[in-house]
Amino acid sequence: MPYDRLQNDAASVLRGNDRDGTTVPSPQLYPHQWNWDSSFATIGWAHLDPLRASQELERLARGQWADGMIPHIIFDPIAANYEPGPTLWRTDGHPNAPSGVRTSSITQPPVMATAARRVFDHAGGDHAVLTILRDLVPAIERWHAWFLTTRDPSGSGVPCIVHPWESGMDNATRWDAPLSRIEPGPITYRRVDDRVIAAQERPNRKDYDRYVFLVEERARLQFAPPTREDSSFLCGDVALASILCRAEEDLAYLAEKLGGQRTEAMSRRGTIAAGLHALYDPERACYDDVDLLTGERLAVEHVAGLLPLFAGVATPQQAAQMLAKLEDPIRYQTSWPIPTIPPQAPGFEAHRYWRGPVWINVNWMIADGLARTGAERVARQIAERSLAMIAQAGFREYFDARTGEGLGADSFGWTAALAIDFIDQLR
Ligand code: 2M8
Repeated sequence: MPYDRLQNDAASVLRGNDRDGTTVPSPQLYPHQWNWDSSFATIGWAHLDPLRASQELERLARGQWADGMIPHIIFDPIAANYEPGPTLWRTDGHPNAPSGVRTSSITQPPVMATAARRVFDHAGGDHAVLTILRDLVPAIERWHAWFLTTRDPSGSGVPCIVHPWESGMDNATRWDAPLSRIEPGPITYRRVDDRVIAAQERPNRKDYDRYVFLVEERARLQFAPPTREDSSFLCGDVALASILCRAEEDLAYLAEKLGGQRTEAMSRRGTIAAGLHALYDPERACYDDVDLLTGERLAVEHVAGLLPLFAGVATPQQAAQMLAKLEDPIRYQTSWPIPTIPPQAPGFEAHRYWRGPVWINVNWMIADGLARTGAERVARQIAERSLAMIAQAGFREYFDARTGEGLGADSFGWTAALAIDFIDQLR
């Protein structure tokens, strides 16, 4: 089989990143459990070992806060080389924080239900796996509900984020304008990422100051639900909303298959889909984020605006417009698709993370969304090109869209996990 070697190498990366039941994104740069990384890793594990896959999600649920949030990082007490660590997040002892584990105070896009559904589909009725998944349903239900209560009190359907890190696409150009208003002033912290990875592939100093400022702001506010009055950064995120919308569908499927537990998943899905529809710009064939502090739509060209395909909410006409854009040689059709923004777009940087490079998790979600709309040929091409790029450059964190060069961290978890899934799709 043509992909046998790549499949084995990908499995070795996942095993090498396994830390006692959680998969670290990359041993040197990210030595803890990250939320959406862990869920993407689960999708890979589902092919190798469904029980191990279900345990990954069980370990993620350990971090759940009393209000329902599942945090973006669960810290490994014995891994030290990452900043900001638990001391700066200041979550210890807060009444909402979980006991027994230390976590960050913010969340990340909720891929967990989608991953759990994949595990269910590979479990072959295994009792131990189904028991773990069944026990996870209430935790996922509470987390999803939290997005619409705590993060969308006005009922727009598109939850807000309080930190670019919550989008998972940290220094993306889509956040440049709202972030540029923050003047952190003198701020002291230790930074280690730019010693592990070349500084020109990581966020710049000014942006990092703002990230740390926002971490401290959450602690100062005692992690209370954000408001326009007290938050320095508050944006409705269409990519996160799309991932949540898809996750609601997967949660409803799981709950039904696992014995009919009650959830409000499909009702929330309707609310989110309506919220997304309101943010479609037919002129630009794209969904827009919103800056909730100014009330303005952030009309920034970015692959995130195409993720409603993954949610299955785009109308056939919208899907056709977005597909045309993806295939347009002067937009997203680079030698190695899909760039985070078109190379001609303002702010494009081929090597700086989330400002131009190709990301395998984005490719995986867009390919999945395209297949849902019937564009199987293009979905397949994305899978094939992704695998060819990985075979050439290794299991890197991100890739240059023009040359396919590997960038960022090595032995990267979701690159390996989703390669395994892409290989399975192509067989
Ligand atoms: C990156 O984010 C972290 C902060 O959460 C960092 O730069 O230190 C992002 O790519 C994020 O999406 C990802 O989950 C994380 C771990 O891979 O790294």
